[in-house]
Amino acid sequence: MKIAKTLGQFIIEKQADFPYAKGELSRLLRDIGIAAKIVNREVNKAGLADILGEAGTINVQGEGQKKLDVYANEQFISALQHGGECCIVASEENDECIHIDSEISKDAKYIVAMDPLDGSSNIDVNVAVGTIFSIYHRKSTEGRATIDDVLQRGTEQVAAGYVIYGSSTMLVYTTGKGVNGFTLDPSIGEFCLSHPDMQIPKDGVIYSINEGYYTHFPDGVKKYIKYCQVEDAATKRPYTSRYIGSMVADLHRNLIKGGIFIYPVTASTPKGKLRLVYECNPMAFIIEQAGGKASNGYQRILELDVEQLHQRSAIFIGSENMVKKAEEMMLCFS
Ligand code: AHM
Ligand code: MG
Repeated sequence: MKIAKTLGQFIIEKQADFPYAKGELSRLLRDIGIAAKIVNREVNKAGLADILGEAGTINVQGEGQKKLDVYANEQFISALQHGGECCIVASEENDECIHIDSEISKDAKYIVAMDPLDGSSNIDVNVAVGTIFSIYHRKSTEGRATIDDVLQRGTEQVAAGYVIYGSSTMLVYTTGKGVNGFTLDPSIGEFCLSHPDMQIPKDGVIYSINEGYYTHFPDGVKKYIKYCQVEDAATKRPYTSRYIGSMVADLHRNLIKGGIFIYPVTASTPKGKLRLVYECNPMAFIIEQAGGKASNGYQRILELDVEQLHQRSAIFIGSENMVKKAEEMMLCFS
């Protein structure tokens, strides 16, 4: 039987792409992989372990936190604390950045931004959820890292990835040299390379958007949805509508099959719903590295100014030609 390459082996092999690397990023990715396995264990037994339901706390955005959100947040932070390569963590679940001040982290040069459990409203009904992470170099050279080290543009990302806890668990990541996917083999407890050099098709036939908000969408988005629904054999329309309501799962499917995911501004979320730093930017980096495109309807996501940790953005992301078409329609009404 052929033995698959593990995530750990792959990371070490890829370190050679960065001749001056000292292994810190490799160790950081390893730490994230370890936390992902621990979270996976809990997500898998969520129905058994009395872990479902509200934790009784409210996060900074006023959303009720699920127990597993809190658990995943703690696991990732603790893995980063113990790993020693990260000086500051920004999380969807924490109002402020978390400084890591331990002795082993005193020279740490990486910043991690994360959504520890995205789509967590789906846990109760056994639908796939995910973790999203983004890694930056620390820019400041003295004292403690600051919020300005975190508020970097998406183009500055050193690495980004997601974990999907689905029918199987996968970790997909990029360090700016393509995208690779690893499936967790539960029998050996290792992520194994299963999807090397992932490429998103230039065209697709899937559009993913919460159409329930249709009347609240900008006119350009309404026009694009109508375009998706029109009969046209040459462009394989009407397209298929697929929306899980878990960004990681929706984007993972579209990455493999081709498609577009849209979360626009709406009347109730005038700046968009998804967060730029730890949802849109990492996903944009991954999708661009896989040959796709990510925009806020007018501008490349990765070039947007980042002013606040929990800043929101509209997002149009996926197959290049589909995103371009949606942008064309947004421009018609701008
Ligand atoms: P969360 O980070 O609080 O879980 O919210 C993000 C999720 C995304 O995974 C998903 O794409 C979106 O919210 C769904 O929102 P809606 O229910 O408005 O369609
Ligand atoms: Mg989220």
